[in-house]
Amino acid sequence: MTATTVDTSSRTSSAREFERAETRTAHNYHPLPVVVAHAEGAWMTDVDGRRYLDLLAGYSALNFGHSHPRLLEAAHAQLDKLTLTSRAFVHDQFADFTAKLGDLCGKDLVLPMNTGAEAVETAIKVMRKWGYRVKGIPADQAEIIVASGNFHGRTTTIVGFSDDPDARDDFGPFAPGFVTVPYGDLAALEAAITPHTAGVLIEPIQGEGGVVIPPAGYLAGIRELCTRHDVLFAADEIQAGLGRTGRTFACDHEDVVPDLYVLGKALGAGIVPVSAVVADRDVLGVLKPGQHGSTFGGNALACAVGSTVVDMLATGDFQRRADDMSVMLRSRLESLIGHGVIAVRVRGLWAGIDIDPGVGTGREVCEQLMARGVLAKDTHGSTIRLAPPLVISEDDLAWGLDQFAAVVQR
Ligand code: IF1
Repeated sequence: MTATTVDTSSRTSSAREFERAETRTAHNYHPLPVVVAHAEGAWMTDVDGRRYLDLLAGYSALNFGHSHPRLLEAAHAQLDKLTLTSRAFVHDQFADFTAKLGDLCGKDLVLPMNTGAEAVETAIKVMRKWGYRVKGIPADQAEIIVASGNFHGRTTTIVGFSDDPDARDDFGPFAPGFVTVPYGDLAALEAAITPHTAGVLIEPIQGEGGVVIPPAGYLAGIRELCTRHDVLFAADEIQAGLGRTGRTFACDHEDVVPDLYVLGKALGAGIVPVSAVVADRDVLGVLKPGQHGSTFGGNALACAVGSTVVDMLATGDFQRRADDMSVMLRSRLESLIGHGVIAVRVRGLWAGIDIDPGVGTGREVCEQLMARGVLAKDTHGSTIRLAPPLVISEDDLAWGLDQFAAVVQR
């Protein structure tokens, strides 16, 4: 399948709409100049009818692709019945969602929120409370260990422990209580643990960092250290989890079960924001009524979509697809090393590709990909991140990678 060629010499609706959209928007993003009107599976169509292969998948929120019939059906059906009660009352979608998601994670309890950052904030609050109430850390002394190069969201607490100047600068003062250690370094992590350490918060693969895969044994090592030192292990699986890496969770690659799963993105299938913290009763049970919450968290529409997502993951089919197609993704990208590509990191249907600066910036590569009908996103200057929807056909992925090869090999 190929993208339709459209005469771009005349001023397009896409160009007009793009300009209109930018005019009244805060410039906290620098989007590619495409205006999408419709999408299905791995393909998006712009307002001029031009088709693009989506190799970003909403930063992994669209693991099941655009407009998946089963997910749309669940959302439409729920929309006609009930959307929100608030948590002041219980609705009939709640029990199914929490039971199914708890089972998928092998945990007792689920705390639903909306966005990823909210789930991370929830995990931080739970780990601190557990630290005081269960571990016996003196009041207001709890420490949480995080990794260099992390990305966990945009709240003031979270950006306070980011080391990316763009994410952090000018947004202080920041919340204390976070200790940063180099990502992938177990010895540094162990050295940072004190009697005041409540938890470790880690991405099992760093997405924003450029799909950085830690050394083998790192996650298992964290698990062992946390158990030995009575510290909670929170895995931010918001981007890495729910099928992306060829397993349900990225931690599964090392057969590691964290104390807290922090989930988001694909849990709402790109239809509604759905996030959650999933943990056993001895951890999440520290929260009592009134101590945490959200107006929208766990709403009926979110639960109906989230339940369907969990049902779809429970068969393992999407994880297997990601695992199977990973072979092609890896071999095609590795064949470009020395031909416009410096290094590639692949896990499942997720790739971070460091471009030879001689080829151009990551942004320029993405602009050229766009001209060829492929949408992808750069990160940190010269890295391209590919995260196609897990429903992408092999032929479409191969075609997209042909376009990528053509751009970087010029
Ligand atoms: C942006 C990145 C992707 C995340 C992990 C929590 C969150 C995210 C591991 C917060 C969010 C985002 C947000 C989006 C861009 C995107 C991103 F480049 F920044 F890192 F996907 F690659 N934990 N990731 O990746 O989730 O509150 O956004 O729902 O902020 O520009 P959120």
